[in-house]
Amino acid sequence: MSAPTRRELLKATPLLAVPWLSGYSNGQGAEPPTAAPFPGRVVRMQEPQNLEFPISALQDTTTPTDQHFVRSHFAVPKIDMATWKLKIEGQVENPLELSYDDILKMKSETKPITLECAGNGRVFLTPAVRGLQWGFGGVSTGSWTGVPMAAVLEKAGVKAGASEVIFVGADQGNIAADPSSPGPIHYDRSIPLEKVLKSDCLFAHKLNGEDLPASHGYPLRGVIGGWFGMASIKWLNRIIVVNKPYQGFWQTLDYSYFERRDGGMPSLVPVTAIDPKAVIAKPSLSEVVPVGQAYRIHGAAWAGEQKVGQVDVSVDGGKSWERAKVQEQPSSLAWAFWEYSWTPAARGPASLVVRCTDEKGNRQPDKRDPDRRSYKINHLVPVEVLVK
Ligand SMILES: Nc1nc2c(c(=O)[nH]1)N[C@H]1C(S)=C(S)[C@@H](COP(=O)(O)O)O[C@H]1N2
Ligand SMILES: [Mo]
Repeated sequence: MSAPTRRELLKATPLLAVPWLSGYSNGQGAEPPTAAPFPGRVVRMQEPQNLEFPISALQDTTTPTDQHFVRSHFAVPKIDMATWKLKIEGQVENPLELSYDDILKMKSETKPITLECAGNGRVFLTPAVRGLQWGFGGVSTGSWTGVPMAAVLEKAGVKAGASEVIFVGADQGNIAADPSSPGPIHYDRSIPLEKVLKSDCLFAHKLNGEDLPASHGYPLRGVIGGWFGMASIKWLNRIIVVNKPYQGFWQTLDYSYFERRDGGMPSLVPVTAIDPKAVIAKPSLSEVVPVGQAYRIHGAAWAGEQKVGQVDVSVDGGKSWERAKVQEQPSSLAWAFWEYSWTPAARGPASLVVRCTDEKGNRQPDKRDPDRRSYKINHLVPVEVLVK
């Protein structure tokens, strides 16, 4: 019998038992410094399971399901499919209870949608802040299949005056860290009705053509295209249409940031749409790049509800910039791949930086804005390599 490859080993072995994987889990943000792309996800937390997409292995615009990042605040809930229903209540003419079959019988759409965790890149914040220490890979693009939310809400008949929809997941638990939760709470979130009715929003039952894996919300999840991942509720079983702003834990104490509104006063607002951002897949942090040879710097760029306008690359730490070649983007909801051919002339350390500007001209900021607390992390982060 031949020796198993790393990939076979990973398939056969629980992540907990893979020592070289857990070695990369503690906050350095660096990919393993191997030459060959490492196909497994980086463990950021064992229980609940939180896994990072291995950005240096970026290859297909659709992230393979076994590489898609996972962000879960609580354990995967136990769900009994014999009794499972999606309940639709609140400000509707016809409260509904839809079975899984009822949902599968409705007309579904399939679209590529990029989900990015609002804390993606947190390991690059100084001073360090609490929360999962994501490197570049708290982001992935799935081919999501689901029923447009507008179709379900139309069946329910939204009452005049309704302004938002609360989505509730079946998972729950206590938040012990200050500010703590008032006892066990579900993971939940409200979204303005105006956004929910857009074609960007699906009740998704398939990822990459297969039933949702348990870790991604089986049997049903919301997918709120263009918004940070926290809005796409997994293990969804209840939605409540309301006519006043909902002030749940996950959009006030958590996943909120300061906006300078009225007279410049910092006002806490919920995190919503994804900001423009580009990341370098290759070279990886600390990679050794050969001198005098063309090297294909490549990665992905996305801009939430806007299309990517342009991507620029700097090979001198941000002093000078060149345009990267950007591939056709299917819609604003999915990332675009970009590349830039670099022939380093001199040996020594080099600092590579990439930046994205959306179609409306919004560009990634050079420096971190502390008003954003520990979310919306899209300031420029250099990738240091060694030319040899
Ligand atoms: N029910 C539920 N939905 C959830 C979460 C959760 O913990 N529970 N995490 C959210 C966050 S913060 C993110 S970034 C995305 C991640 O989706 P994924 O695990 O499918 O990548 O799910 C969101 N939906
Ligand atoms: Mo997230």
